[in-house]
Amino acid sequence: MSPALFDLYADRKSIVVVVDVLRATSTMCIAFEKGIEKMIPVSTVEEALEYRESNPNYILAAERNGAPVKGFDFGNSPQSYLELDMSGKTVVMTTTNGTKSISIAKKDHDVAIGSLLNLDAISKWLISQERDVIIFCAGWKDKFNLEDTLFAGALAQQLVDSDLYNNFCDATQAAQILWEKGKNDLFGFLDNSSHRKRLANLNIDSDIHFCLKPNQTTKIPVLKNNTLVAIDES
Ligand code: 3SL
Repeated sequence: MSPALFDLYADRKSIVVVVDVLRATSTMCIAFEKGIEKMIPVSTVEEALEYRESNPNYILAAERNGAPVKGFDFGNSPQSYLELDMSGKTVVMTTTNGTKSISIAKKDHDVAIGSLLNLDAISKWLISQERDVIIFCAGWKDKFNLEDTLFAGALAQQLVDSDLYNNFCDATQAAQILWEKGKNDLFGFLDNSSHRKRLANLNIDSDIHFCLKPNQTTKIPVLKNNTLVAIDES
C-alpha cells in the first residue's frame, strides 16, 4: 500500500507489479500501446538528462509534483502520446512516485507494470506465469492512496477468481473490498481523494478519466536490464 511498506513484503521471488494509476504507470502502458520500443525509468531528473547526453535521440519525460519539468519533451500525461507516431522510440522517464517505486522493486525482484489500462492483460499474463505476485502501490510520497489500492483490489480479485491464487494478506483483502465498493464509479469514488484534487488543481481532470478507463491496451511493460520492454498479451 506504500513504498515505505515494501520491505515487509519483499521475498526476492515474487513478480512485483508496480502501479501508479495516476499517472505514471498508465502513461507507460499507453506509450507502449502507441509503439515505443523501450522506456528507461530513472529516479532523478539529472539521470534523465545524462541519458540524453549519451544519446540525443532519446525522448525525455519528467514530472515533479504533478507538473511537467521544464526543458523535457513530455510531462506525465498519457494523453500526450495519443496523437503521435512513437514507433521505435526510446523514452527516458522520471516521475515523483512511479519511477521511484520501480527503482525500489527492481533491486531484488522481476518487475512488471500495471494500470487499469492493461488490467485484463496483466492479470492473464500473471496467471500464466504461475508465480507469486506482490502488487506495489506507488502511493504519494510514501503515503497510501486510493487509486493504486483500487487497482490492487481489481487485480487481486482477478487472480483469486482464477483459483490459482490464495490471498492471506489483510492489505490485499482491504484492497479487494475497496474495489468492490468503487468499481462501478471509479471517478466518483475518488471524488475526495488527494491526488484527484491535486491533478484537478493543475487542470488535468481529463487525464483522470483516461487513466480510470480499464483495458485500453494489451501491452505489459516488463523490466529487463533496467529497461522496460513490452509483452503483448492479446
Ligand atoms: O508520482 C508519479 O509518479 C506521478 O504519476 C504523479 S502525477 O500524476 O504525474 O502527478
